[in-house]
Amino acid sequence: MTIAATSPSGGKLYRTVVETLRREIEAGRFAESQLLPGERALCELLEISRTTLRKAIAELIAEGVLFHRHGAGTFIHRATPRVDQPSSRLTSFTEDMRLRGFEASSRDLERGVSLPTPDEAMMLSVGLNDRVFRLGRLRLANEVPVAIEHAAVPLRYLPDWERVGPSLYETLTERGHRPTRGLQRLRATLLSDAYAALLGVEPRSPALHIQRIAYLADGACVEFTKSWYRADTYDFVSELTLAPPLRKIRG
Ligand code: 16G
Repeated sequence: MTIAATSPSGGKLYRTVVETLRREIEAGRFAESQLLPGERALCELLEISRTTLRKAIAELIAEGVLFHRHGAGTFIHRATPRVDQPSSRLTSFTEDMRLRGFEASSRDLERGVSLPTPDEAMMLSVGLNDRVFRLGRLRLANEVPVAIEHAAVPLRYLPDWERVGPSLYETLTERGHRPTRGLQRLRATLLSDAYAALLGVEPRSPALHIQRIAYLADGACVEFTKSWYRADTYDFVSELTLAPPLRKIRG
């Protein structure tokens, strides 16, 4: 990032800083996080004083490019992708995003093998001593965090779990274990402080909590996943058709 030592307007150096920061943000310079680097780092990077930086940041806050969260720092306002997800199709996050023209990416929160929790053992129909592959990820659409997912897959379906690629479903499909049917339960919830921080929203923001069990064609359970989707980015859409009237069964 380069900045003219003296601004063209002679003295109004902060205006040049405003323009530089705006340009860099638009170009995706701080795309890896919504959090703007700290004051000291920015002052060093731009070779300017704190007073000039603060003035420039105040202007970008007034314009809505940045926003301040008390005790947490200054954040970049990114246009958040909104996703309509038909709840009757069994698709993966990667596919969902691709279909909507967004680029999917993930950050690992957890990846390894361990014994199942009693909950997972029950959902996956595995014994308490059957190991599972556990994958926790922050999921992003066009670099914006939209969901947190914690998946558990019986290890027998992914013995080479170290080689699971960016899409869990693609890897399962390549190994001949494509999930073909799913059951999921959705409920409204409020995010914990830790999850809100990961998703870049205020603590206790609303979210959708989803639990999905996915099955193979032979009926075996291949995945049990708990997800938290930001309520402001995801809409689940259900298609409903008129069912034939239920007939009374005569005994
Ligand atoms: C979806 C699924 C999740 C699955 C993931 C695989 C919901 C609520 N959840 O996010 O259960 O593990 O896709 O995505 O739709 P991937 O193939 O991109 O890793």
